[in-house]
Amino acid sequence: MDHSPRHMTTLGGQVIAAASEAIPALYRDPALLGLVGRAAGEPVIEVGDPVERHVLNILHRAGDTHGAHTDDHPYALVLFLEAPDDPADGGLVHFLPHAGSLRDLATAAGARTAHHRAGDAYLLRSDTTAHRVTPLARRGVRRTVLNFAYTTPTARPHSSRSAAELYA
Ligand SMILES: O=C(O)CCC(=O)C(=O)O
Ligand SMILES: [Fe+2]
Repeated sequence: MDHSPRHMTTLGGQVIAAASEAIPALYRDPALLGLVGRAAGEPVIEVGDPVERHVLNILHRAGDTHGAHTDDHPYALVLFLEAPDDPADGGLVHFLPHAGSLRDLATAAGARTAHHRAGDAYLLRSDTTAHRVTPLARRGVRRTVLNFAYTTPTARPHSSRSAAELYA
């Protein structure tokens, strides 16, 4: 994705499913799908791809960052397991809705950042919102998220090479 950096440790959905019953069960929990659908304003369904449906992203070294990209699927529910308490330590979500290009994230006036703590979650329109996670500012802080990807009955499936390279 425009050669934006991926300095992080990942676990793909297929590895998670082999090691965990709880995460796949939560991912497909009907009450959670209902909640996400109400927040999205349209029904959402599971992503078929076992690699991409639920992934873990771990930033754990100084400078670790998840660079600018858009996702293959329309919605991402991001659940924070660990995050720096202090926004000055980085790990912020930097995002631009309806981005024309990934470059606009760095320059557009409409781009915003958000700080989250462990236990937080957010829902992102992730296929049309350019987004990245800012670098961890120092050693000794960690940021670990579960990303649950959801699609809609009418969304056209597409998959990028970068997702396969990150998680497969
Ligand atoms: O870690 C985040 O807040 C975003 C994760 C993300 O963009 C992704 O996994 O595609
Ligand atoms: Fe993403």
